[in-house]
Amino acid sequence: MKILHLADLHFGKRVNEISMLAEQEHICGQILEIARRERPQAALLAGDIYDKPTPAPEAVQLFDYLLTELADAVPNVLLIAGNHDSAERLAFGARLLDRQGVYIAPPFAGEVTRVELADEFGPVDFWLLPFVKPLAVRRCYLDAADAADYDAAVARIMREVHFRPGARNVLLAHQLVTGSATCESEELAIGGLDNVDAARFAAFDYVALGHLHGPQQAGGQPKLRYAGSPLQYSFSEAGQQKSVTLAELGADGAVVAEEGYGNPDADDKLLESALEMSRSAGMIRLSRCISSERCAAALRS
Ligand SMILES: [Mn+2]
Repeated sequence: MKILHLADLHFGKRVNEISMLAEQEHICGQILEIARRERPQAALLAGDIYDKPTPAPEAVQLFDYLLTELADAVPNVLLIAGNHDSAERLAFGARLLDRQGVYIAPPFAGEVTRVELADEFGPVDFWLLPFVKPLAVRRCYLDAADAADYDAAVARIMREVHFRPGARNVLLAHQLVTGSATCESEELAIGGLDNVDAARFAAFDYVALGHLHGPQQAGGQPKLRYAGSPLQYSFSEAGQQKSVTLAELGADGAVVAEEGYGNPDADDKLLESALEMSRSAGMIRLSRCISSERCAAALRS
């Protein structure tokens, strides 16, 4: 089964007070192009769909467009809320959308939603775990009083996940896995309270993560992966190649590949001048130009 894994779209995000909507629209075009060409059986959106729990109308319109087109191109679309989303608002109409092959995780209430799909090798269960804080976990279970940090909270939740014999398992989650590389645009907890040990997810065949904005293996584990954000949302991401993740789930285990977002219109000169203009106005625009070396160098100077 081929899986398209995306995360941290942050629709409606403003970087240094500059709207990223035009860049986000451009990125949607690339995502849809990849989806139509690669024909995955499932597209996964691992949280932080929006940048705010109450997204701007244009951000909602953009996601409505992406979701509709993606659902036309891919038979199954599965998504969870991240720490920036309102899980309740994101789940509007979720049970209706189920019938269209669009599966949105309900707000966390103690259970991890399972979506049962299959390929030529047999059943594949997708588990939807939206971003969840320890407090919410302590409220859900009578025996979770000691779930003080995110690691203990996730460990407790995982006891609710019961694998079916013979099924392969894919998890969608939005957490910070210990040992992964972070950026400045992620809003992490001070003091490492939000670290989750990679071992919590060891039983899954593939873990589609959101939260960290650099595409990478999580905690050095090949089958745990952050798709990363599609655009540079902070200075610390200058020069970072953003990508979508394409995972091929075989009979036993997943093989992961990356497809970088391209910059067909990138004209370094133009972009540098745009950068310069923004800078002289006291603002610096971080957009798709950042993946070009010259812009990255300009930013660092
Ligand atoms: Mn994020």
